[in-house]
Amino acid sequence: MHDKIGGYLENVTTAVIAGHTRPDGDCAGSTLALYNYLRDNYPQVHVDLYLEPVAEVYKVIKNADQIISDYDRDETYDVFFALDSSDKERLAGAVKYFDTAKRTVCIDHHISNEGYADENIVFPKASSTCEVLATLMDMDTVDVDVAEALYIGIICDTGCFKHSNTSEQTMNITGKLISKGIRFSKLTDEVFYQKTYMQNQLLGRCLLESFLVFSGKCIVSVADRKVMDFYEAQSSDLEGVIDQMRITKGVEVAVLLTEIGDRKYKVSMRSNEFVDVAKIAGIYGGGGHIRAAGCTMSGTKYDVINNLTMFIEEQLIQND
Ligand SMILES: [Mn+2]
Repeated sequence: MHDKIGGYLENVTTAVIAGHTRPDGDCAGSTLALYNYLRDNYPQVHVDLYLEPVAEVYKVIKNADQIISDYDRDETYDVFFALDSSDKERLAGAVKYFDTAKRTVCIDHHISNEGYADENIVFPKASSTCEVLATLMDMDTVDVDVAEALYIGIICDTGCFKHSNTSEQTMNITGKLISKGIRFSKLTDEVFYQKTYMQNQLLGRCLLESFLVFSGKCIVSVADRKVMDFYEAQSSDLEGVIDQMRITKGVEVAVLLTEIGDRKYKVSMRSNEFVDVAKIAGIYGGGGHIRAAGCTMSGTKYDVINNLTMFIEEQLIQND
């Protein structure tokens, strides 16, 4: 294993970079950071970047328009870099280039990654693939565009340095990125916090119609079809609503129902300290983490709320 990316580029004339299906911020950030870094520092290497189309917000990253999203070409490459992808199947259409590449290198931070490439640089303690990638770069030759791509990946996977995966190394690397002159305030707002006017209206509506149960320990809201249709919203427009509910003072559990069909609801749950929401989601065939889980339930919204709150109350009482 080489300690720097340059070690994998000896005698290489063609390289390919790919990330996982439905790319998130860390995936878009890390693949584009490596793409730009190789173009800046290894001009003798021809680099292609394959990735499914990225969300509009990530197009602020330099060369996002160079991403190739169809997998029609029959090329073989000297080296394949797989980024932020915990298994080979998640590379989706790019698997064919992985299978034919002379050498494969995986750079990742998922604990479930079992090492499917020839070389696997996997650090489960790192906040993000961008953090791992930064340690493989020579910081002196990282320019502002590469730094911005890395920064975006780091804020996306750490929830803006809020999640427990944020470490001293995360902050040290971020400090170096800031020293490159990145537009961190603007990027943080645009990539992480910005909402459309409609999404803000929807957030307001959900908060306005929310109600508290169990002496304020549980907050519930419903985004029904009528409301979603009025705003021409999709369930992705509700992102962040449940987190705003969860941080209501005194609340332990937040529950958000989104009507996705006739008497059918998508249920999202969050908890703060002790309620295991994954256990409750599991009862209805869903899953997730202890503090963030979801499931799909049928019935009227009153049935759904009654059923869920029964299990929530059970856990609240246990902790009383
Ligand atoms: Mn990641």
